[in-house]
Amino acid sequence: MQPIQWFPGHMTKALRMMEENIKLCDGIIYVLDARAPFACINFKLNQLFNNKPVLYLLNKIDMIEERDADKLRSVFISDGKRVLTTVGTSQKDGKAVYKSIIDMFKDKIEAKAAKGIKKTLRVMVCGIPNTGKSSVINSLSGKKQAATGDKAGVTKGKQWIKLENIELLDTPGTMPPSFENQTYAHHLAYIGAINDDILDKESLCLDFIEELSTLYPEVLTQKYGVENGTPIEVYENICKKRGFLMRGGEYDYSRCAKAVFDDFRKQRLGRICLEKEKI
Ligand SMILES: Nc1nc2c(ncn2[C@@H]2O[C@H](COP(=O)(O)OP(=O)(O)OP(=O)(O)O)[C@@H](O)[C@H]2O)c(=O)[nH]1
Ligand SMILES: [Mg+2]
Repeated sequence: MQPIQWFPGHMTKALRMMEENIKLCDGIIYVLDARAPFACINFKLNQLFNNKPVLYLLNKIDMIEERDADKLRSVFISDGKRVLTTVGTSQKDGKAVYKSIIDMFKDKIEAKAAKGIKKTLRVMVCGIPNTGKSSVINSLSGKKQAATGDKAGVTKGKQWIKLENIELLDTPGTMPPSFENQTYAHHLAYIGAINDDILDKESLCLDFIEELSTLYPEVLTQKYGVENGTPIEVYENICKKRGFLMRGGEYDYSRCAKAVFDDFRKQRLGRICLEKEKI
């Protein structure tokens, strides 16, 4: 397995900014990608929360199967966590998040109201890159106020978004400074939470094929019309089937890797939860 490490300078800066701003915040919206929810838990962020209330969003729920979503939600609930399953781009889910936040701070709001003060909640939205933080903020606010995009590192600095009773702080996606669990690091790479440019995509694709063949043995055979085999056999058979060959007939592993990850990320391999065995 190719070891993965990604903690660029802008993340140190982002963490510092978050450390400064957490003091101003009543609570946190922690956005996780439902395809790799446990890999999305960043211990560095958890330390930063400092006992403030956290609303977990299992986002991109449309990308995993419903029964896995239900199980996942139950795991978080039985762990005592406040959690919602969401599609980050859905306004309906945005409204549910809004309601949940208001509910979370009902006592605080009522205590202020009793003194004739209208409480404005401040909530920091954070998580691993590309999990859908800015999309959730846009759905919550009903307007496209925060930049979004289908790659890691779209949000660069902090941005406060003001709603009726809530101010949301959009933050850049942050990784843990180091990865002890390389399986999780790989999951984050597969889902596009790590800048693709720093990854050896060919070796990553081989790891992906290996993991997928165990988790969802039928997916690659059905999608690409290849037979099961060792990971490298499957990889090369996909190259052959898809015509990813170079002059001289050698396999074009690089083009194939790009295509396989594209298919996975655009859900053309179906609904896949990489951590379904943990739920
Ligand atoms: N299928 C699906 N796509 C989503 C969902 N939420 C967000 N996206 C897409 O995921 C991509 C990343 O969304 P962003 O909102 O930019 O993610 P972010 O967490 O702000 O990313 P950074 O700022 O780079 O850390 C975009 O292409 C969104 O349209 C969701 O629930 N389901
Ligand atoms: Mg963003």
